Amino acid sequence: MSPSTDVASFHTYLSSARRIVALCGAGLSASSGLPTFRGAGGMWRNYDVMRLATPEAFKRDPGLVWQFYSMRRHMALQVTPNKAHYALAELARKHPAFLTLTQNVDGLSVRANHPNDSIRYLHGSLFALRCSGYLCDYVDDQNFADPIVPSLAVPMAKKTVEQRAPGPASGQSDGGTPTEETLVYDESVELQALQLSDLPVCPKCQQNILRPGVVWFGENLDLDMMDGIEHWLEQPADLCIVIGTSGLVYPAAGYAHRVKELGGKVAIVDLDVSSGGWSSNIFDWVFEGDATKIVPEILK
Ligand code: BJW
Repeated sequence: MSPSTDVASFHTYLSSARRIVALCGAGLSASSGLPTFRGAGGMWRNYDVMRLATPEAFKRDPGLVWQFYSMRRHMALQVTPNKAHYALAELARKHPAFLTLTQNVDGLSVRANHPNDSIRYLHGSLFALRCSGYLCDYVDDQNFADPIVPSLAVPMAKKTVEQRAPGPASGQSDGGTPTEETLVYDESVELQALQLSDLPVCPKCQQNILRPGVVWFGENLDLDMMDGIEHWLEQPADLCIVIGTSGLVYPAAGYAHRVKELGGKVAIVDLDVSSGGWSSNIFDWVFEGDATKIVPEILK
């Protein structure tokens, strides 16, 4: 049977769902201005971002990988949560048995006041740092320094863009459209060939460099967190709401399949559902479009 696009039937089901899981990906934050991983947004300078998100890349060229993550930290601090983050956070606050599993590392759900006890950060956080040495257990979960060290300052340049909302400081472009100056990442500044001595050093062991507290390909997710999720899912969820993820990365994508296998229903909000790794028969509802528009509509 083909999935429904009917918001009313989704609302009816949502209002009676006792246990709900939301599985989120980069599409949730796309309208805030953060690029996704695959498709058009999947490149940084000339690098495939998926090839930078690996322990091998960090071992080979930690300076390159740190410049990529410094840019990501900086961008995440510049942008704000969008209406989808707020709608999800509100439902999580109101619903007695709600769990968000987010693959996003940008911190935007926290800033939208998502309750901490009902969200799990599957792939860590851009604002966590840990020692890259195997024998040192140093972790700093809340590091918002920007830049972390002077050599990781992010090159930014002024750019004139069309204004989002009218304001007193606006100029006029040639076509008469209000404009404003904003700072954007400056790709014309060449990447630096950084040495280990330019990178942040672990304050505990004072030997190894720090690394971003994210989960790269081939690395395990936090085992305690995974046990907790498994435990939560043992009581079957009635509904899984998938938001802006291509469903290509595991174990994250597997959680939506698990809800389905245990008898729950699955809905997806995504700009382009067919471009990802989802099989067509998993979804009971498909809402194709921008998460920031659709999520508040279906969750109200
Ligand atoms: C919009 C939108 C708008 C756009 N509105 N929508 C089972 C089978 C096969 C392989 C494996 C398996 N189990 C494990 C693996 C290996 C591997 C894996 O999954 N590989 C696959 C690629 C094949 N998994 C792992 O290695 C994981 N570790 C693990 O399982 O350990 C045990 C183990 C190890 C080795 C072998 C076997 C077992 C770890 C995965 C870590 C992923 N890390 C990254 C980087 C995090 C740090 C960082 O941010 O830099 O996580 S990779 C990257 O992909 C990032 C994301 O969280 C993740 C998912 O991407 P996401 O969010 O889905 O983004 P996109 O770009 O793919 O999709 C965006 C979607 O939004 C699209 O659909 C758009 O259409 C949509 N969209 N704008 C709504 N406005």
